[in-house]
Amino acid sequence: MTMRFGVIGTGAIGREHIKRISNKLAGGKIVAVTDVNQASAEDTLETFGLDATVYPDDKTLLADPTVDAVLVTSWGPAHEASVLAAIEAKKYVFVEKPLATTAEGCMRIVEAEIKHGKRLVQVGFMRRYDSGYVQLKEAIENKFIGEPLMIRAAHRNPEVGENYTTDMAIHDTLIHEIDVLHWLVNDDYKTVQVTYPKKSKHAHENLKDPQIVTLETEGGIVMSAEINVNCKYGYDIQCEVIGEEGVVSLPEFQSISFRKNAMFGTNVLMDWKDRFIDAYDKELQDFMDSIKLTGEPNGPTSWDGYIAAVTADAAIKAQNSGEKEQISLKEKPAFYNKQTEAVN
Ligand code: NAD
Ligand code: NAI
Ligand code: ISE
Repeated sequence: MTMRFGVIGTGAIGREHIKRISNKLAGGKIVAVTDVNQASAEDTLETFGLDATVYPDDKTLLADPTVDAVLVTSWGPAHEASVLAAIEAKKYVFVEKPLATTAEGCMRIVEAEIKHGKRLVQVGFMRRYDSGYVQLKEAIENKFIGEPLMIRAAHRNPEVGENYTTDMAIHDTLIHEIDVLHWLVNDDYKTVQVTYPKKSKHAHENLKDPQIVTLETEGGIVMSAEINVNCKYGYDIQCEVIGEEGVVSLPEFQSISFRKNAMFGTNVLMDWKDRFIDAYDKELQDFMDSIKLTGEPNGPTSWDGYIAAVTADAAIKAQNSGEKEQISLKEKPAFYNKQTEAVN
């Protein structure tokens, strides 16, 4: 049966997801859209040739009985209210990161979902579906490099706008590393510290960029993540896991190599939309398939969203204090004990 989607937020990623559900993936259809910018929601009908209803807000969209599931792709501060309203309406929800902008907000979602009695929510931590990260996880779990001891990661964006603030390096950008790195090594975070190297001349006046975030796990693994959002040369995601017996690294983006004008090289992507295109496809296909098969989504849970929010809050505290800050999670409810599968 076709899953009928309503989209809440028709900006950059909302449009990407509308496109993939309409043209590429199997089993889904967009039947409703809304955006605080109504003109943007209306525009999607013509741009993507949708046969869909435009609603004035999330509540009216959720009241449409033909909507089976929603994509929450509005900006982060609006996510919590839409997700809670969707749970209340008993609809499935695929919500982009962050699940909510505070740990308390994530807990409210966790509690509402548990009260509902079965999983409805999947968070858009798409890196868990990226074949490179899945291969890294398999290598670690097979003990190919022995025990993992350290991770060196980098998250580089070519540039950001004037509205990108220092804390966004954590809750908008590092949030992907926060989710994927502890998942890779199946460990919990214990502490976080942030240091600031020399500031890039490309960073706007009020932005501290680059930043180095050091995360320490309960098992003693130390992870260092460079966040560098004005690196200019490309959109570049690096991850190297150093173990007792060897080192494994995230594969580079596949590109032809070239010899030209006295150079030998390969291309580097410029846009996040392209770097994880397969992972975005897989996460949404898995969302639809697993709900059809089991009645519940299989991907990253509301609890994963909560872990990311607690860790991000501690990292933002560390940005301001310069100190090593503790990361304290509540006990995981049994409701979330079923491990999410890595899908490749
Ligand atoms: P965007 O600004 O392009 O789009 C956001 C849209 O949401 C805008 O059209 C805005 O008008 C609308 N909106 C805001 N509040 C709303 C509300 N309350 N109700 C309805 N619509 C609302 O932003 P974006 O780049 O598409 O990012 C959207 C979300 O996707 C963010 O949470 C972001 O973190 C996430 N994102 C994830 C990835 C990823 O790699 N997984 C990449 C980019 C963005
Ligand atoms: P965007 O700004 O392009 O789009 C957001 C849209 O949401 C806008 O059209 C805005 O008008 C609308 N909006 C905001 N509040 C709303 C509300 N209350 N109700 C309805 N619509 C509302 O932003 P973008 O880049 O698409 O990001 C959206 C979300 O996707 C963010 O949460 C972001 O973190 C996430 N994202 C995730 C990425 C990933 O790699 N997984 C990549 C980019 C964004
Ligand atoms: C954006 O919201 C994303 O999620 C991208 O994956 C990330 O690279 C970028 O820094 C964020 O702003």
